[in-house]
Amino acid sequence: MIRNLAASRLKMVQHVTTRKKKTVGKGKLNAPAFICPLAQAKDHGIRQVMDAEGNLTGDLADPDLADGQLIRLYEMMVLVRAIDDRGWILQRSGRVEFWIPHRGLEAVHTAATIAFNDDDWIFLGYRHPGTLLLRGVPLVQLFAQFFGRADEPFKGRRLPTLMGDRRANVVPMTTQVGSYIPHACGAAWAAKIKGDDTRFLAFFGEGSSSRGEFHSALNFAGVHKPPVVFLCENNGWAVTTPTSLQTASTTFAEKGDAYGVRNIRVDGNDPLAVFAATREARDLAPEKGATLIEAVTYRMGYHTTSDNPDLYRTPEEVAVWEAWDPLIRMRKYLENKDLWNEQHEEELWARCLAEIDVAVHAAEAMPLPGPASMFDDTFEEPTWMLEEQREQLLAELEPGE
Ligand SMILES: Cc1ncc(C[n+]2csc(CCOP(=O)(O)OP(=O)(O)O)c2C)c(N)n1
Repeated sequence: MIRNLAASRLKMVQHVTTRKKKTVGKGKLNAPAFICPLAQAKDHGIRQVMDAEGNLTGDLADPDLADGQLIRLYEMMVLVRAIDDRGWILQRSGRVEFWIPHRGLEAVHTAATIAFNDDDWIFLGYRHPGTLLLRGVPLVQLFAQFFGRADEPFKGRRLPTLMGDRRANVVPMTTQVGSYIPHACGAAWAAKIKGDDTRFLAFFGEGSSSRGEFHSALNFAGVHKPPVVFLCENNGWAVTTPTSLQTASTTFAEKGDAYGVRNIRVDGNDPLAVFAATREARDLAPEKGATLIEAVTYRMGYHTTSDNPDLYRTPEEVAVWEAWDPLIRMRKYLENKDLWNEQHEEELWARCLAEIDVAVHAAEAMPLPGPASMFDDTFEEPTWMLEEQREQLLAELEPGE
């Protein structure tokens, strides 16, 4: 009931946006669709553990996670969905300046995160709140980041959802997509040289594979074999660019072949397939070096709140993907194992919504950064020019600003 309320509220808000913009986009759907390949996964070289009903029909073995871990994974996927629902509403009601939705992308980052050890390093993308939560970062800290409050690791200076936390070994995303892939590779190489057993995971989208940095990093990784897993989340669209206009290769995984980097293509809406592939890649890293994983998934929501997907994709395309919703599949898998039922589901949603309410209210009540703080942390020792500018700004501010 509570979940349905949240879903219908979300639909309502999205509908308003869609209706307003529909006339603008009339007749402009020229981009090729991203047809869901998951029903014919084998034909597309996509490895699966489960089918759409959560049955073990795939060609990857069930990784046999303990019951507690399976439930923790599912609960996190649901919390991540609920955060997205709320983030959308907060932005549309003017309380958060920007939102980067992650509906449909809950499986890849949560399953990959638990496949790594907590002291491994993760280079994050911008649709991945579950990683930080799984590393123990409090929900209120995430919302403080979304609201741009002073008391969060980035002091309110970054776009909402460009999050991270050094204390949790999570490196924040840089806005230049793909620019940090060489850094993940280099950090992994440094660990290898030092004889340190830490391993590294880097998330990025398929759009980022068109950047030079992706190719430099893969080439370097093929030669030097650092312990890094490159996790390419192929969610079908890089803003308005579909995968078929992003590359002429059949898959993103096969790009690893050119560089001598082990690679695998998995169903990104199958959390157990993502877990199995990522855990294996992590385990093999000391001996084999890097792995490139392409997780085939779908961005069900908008690219950002500044986007309107009605201009470039059809509702029919989205509807096919919705039948492969990772939350529904994982829930069915748990139900097949007698680990889940309707009551658990309702309690979980009620808990998630209540936790989010508390975090939203606490974070929104936190102070904003003062205007002069923009000069802090630029250099270890501020230059005379910055000091002068700070003084000038302070002189112009009204008391209390
Ligand atoms: C270097 C660079 N070029 C362009 C952009 C504008 N931009 C922001 S997100 C995005 C799409 C990136 O697609 P992908 O890497 O597949 O990630 P997704 O957003 O689909 O998760 C683009 C082109 C950017 N941020 N950085």
